[in-house]
Amino acid sequence: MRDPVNFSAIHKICKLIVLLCFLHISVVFVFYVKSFDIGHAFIHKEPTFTRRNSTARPFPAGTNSVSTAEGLATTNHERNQGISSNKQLPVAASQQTIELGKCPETSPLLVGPLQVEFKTPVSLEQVMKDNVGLRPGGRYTPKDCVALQKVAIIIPFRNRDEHLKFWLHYLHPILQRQQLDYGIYVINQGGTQTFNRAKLLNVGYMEALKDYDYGCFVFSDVDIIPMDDRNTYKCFDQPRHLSVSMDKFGFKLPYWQYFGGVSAMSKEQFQKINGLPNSYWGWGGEDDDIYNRLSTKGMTISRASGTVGKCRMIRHNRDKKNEPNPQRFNRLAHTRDTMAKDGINSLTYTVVGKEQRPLYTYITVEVGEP
Ligand SMILES: *[C@@H]1O[C@H](CO)[C@@H](O)[C@H](O)[C@H]1NC(C)=O
Ligand SMILES: [Mn+2]
Repeated sequence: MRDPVNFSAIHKICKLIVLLCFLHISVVFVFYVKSFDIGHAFIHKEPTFTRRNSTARPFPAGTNSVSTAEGLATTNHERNQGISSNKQLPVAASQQTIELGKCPETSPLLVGPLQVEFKTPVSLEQVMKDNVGLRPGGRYTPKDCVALQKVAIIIPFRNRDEHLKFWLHYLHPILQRQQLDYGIYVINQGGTQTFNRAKLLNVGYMEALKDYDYGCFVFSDVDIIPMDDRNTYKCFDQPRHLSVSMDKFGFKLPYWQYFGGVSAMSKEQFQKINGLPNSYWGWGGEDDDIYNRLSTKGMTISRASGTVGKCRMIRHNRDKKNEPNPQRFNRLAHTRDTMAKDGINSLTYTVVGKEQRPLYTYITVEVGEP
């Protein structure tokens, strides 16, 4: 004989358990969908003209990789880099000369992760001894193959000789292992006026093109050193951000649209955005303006993974005459309207001196004042 009271109690408990399970699943599902939506919005609908630093959002999870979408995109770019200005094909031996074949897509000389530290002082004499294959002006061309890209590396500069020594010490060997046909351009801002990083980079672009038929331009701060030579200082189908995970930011991107530190653009990409803005005096914002330009022209940022993109920044105090620019947020809100008039087409400057030093070309330039 069954007890009806007992039976109904069990029935109720069962119903309750089923209900709880259902509730649990619903909550999990809702959160799952929500997180998916946020991730999706973050990648595809990122606001273009927001004040990224004041509305700082943390970089999405997975500190080691940029994001699945971007990671895939990057691999794709790495597979088809159509940016080379060298269209030479291996040519069969003629009677006396044997022409070199193209360098491989991935250099066999790369070693991967590198030790980078700034305690041991560096001397330029030693760097010169370590890099005997360089030509005056810090120029290099691989001996055994034809480089896939001709790269000008532009460094905006003022009073940072100590940092420059470290940069040359670390970068020359890396760039040679990357089998690039490259030249180093240090663009020194003359005078004592407020610093103008982006304008100096524009000057570097113009001056480098007077020397050689460069097809790719790497814009690098003097105090940033890559920690992995697989992060090649060359150009890709989309503008390339090279200082992906800096020690300064806890080896993460400070925000998704960050394009500061070290970046690379092909000549075509650079021209498409009318170069860089000349109107950012003092610290901050010019890199975000460049991002706005790229984004306006429908380009996206290509990056290595967070592991390959690791780099160190030399710690330093804020330079004199490089105070945060109070106009930067206002300027950033108008990139779309100003970019056609403010750029490489409106650039004016005076070269005060141009020297081909053993490890780099040193150009001192007057860029005016705010
Ligand atoms: C925001 O911070 C980054 C990282 O320090 C800097 O490169 C960028 O210029 C800043 N942007 C603005 C608008 O202050
Ligand atoms: Mn710095």
